[in-house]
Amino acid sequence: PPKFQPYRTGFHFQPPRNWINGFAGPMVYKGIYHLFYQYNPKGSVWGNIVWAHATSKDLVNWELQPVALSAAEPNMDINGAWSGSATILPGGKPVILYTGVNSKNQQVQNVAVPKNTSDPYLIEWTKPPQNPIMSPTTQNQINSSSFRDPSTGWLGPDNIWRVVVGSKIGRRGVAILYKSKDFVNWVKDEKPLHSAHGDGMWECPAFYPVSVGNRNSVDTSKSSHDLNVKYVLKMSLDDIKHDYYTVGSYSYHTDVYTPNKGSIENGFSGLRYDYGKLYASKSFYDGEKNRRVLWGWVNESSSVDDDVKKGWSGVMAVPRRIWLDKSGKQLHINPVQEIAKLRVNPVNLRNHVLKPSSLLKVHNITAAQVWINIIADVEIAFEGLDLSKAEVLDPSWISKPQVLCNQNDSSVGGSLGPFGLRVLASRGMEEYTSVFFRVFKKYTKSNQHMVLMCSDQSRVELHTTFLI
Ligand code: DQQ
Repeated sequence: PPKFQPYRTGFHFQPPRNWINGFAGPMVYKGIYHLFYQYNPKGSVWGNIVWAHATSKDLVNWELQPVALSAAEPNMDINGAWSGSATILPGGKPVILYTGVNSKNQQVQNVAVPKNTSDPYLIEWTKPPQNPIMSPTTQNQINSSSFRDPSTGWLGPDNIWRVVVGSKIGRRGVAILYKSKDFVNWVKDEKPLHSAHGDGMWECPAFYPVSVGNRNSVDTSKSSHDLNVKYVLKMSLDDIKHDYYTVGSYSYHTDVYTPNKGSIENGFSGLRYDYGKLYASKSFYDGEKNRRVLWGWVNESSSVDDDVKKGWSGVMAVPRRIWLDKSGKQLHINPVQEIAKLRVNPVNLRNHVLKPSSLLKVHNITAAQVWINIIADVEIAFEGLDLSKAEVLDPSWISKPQVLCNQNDSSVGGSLGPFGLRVLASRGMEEYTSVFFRVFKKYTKSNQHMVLMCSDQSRVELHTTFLI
């Protein structure tokens, strides 16, 4: 790759060169965090996909390891070792389920096990001869080009393992349910865990419990028999490249997942993990820190030419902790606490009163990552807002926050907002991105409020209060 690499990241994970996309099998094992990711060892565009591997003790500093799963076996994965997940079996042994594209270009599911479970770095993996353990056949009517990305397994009180595999039937996104007694022999269930019309292909499905009423994390196999949990079903929508989820209830007896009443039936208009570029995310249960950690791929919008020129493509978002919000209706997602230790040279600005249409310049921050690999981490609190002035939110707006942000950019005044930040601002303000908020009353008589957060790269005239 050329010397001049202005867009390499400062502390987001990316290998030295070549193409990366989507996560696979993140886990923590004997105190070591494992990151497996889709990687093209031969170039900086998608292709020749294998499972690359990196390890870390703190989710921040990473050590590249040898490729964990190559694309080598004609009946398993010779045309690509695609995405999948890790499951920690009772007794602590990790096992990987992943999609391989066989010599007939069919998508099949394979299992891989560590060669040496006493090695916390899990450098070597073997592919047992039973593979593939799930295949599309005429009788199961599975479409062999839409059958991929097995989830982390969960064990019911009946000692039966379950996993979901992403698929579609026509325009209906489907989470195919498979069951097994031994994690090797799998049988497709006669009905999917869930499906939804209109989504198209469900890639990288994930299904996991979340604790109700606290921020505790819950092991994937914990059931509502043991704890007060809700379940999250997440899917990556191939048609629009965004990750959606719903929160709901699930019973091991029926293996039926029912999204919260009132929440959206299907993925497309469900809730999003992230309203920016984040795709093919995977999460794992970090029992040592009592948290669920989410990893996601920042699917770049650079062109193939640019990717070839710069010699790499793709960045991983910083790891985030997820838990169920106290409303019980959506997830709370925050960068993991380890990210804060990357912070240096703090700049504090306290108790400034902002007048309408004022700009308050924050000095001594050079946050252009381009040259010096520094990003500004901003924590800000706005106080003293007169909430009684907030306009009432039109309920139809709730399912389309992006439309609201596009319709009312940062130049459109409102009763309580917009106010916020101008980031990545050049000295003369020729260049900046507005990150701004508007506060609404949830209903006419209520004292519940909703905050709309928007980011706006258009440089519109200032009619509102901003910080820089
Ligand atoms: N990318 C993988 C697939 C998955 C998709 C192939 C997600 O397994 O469905 O590289 O971006």
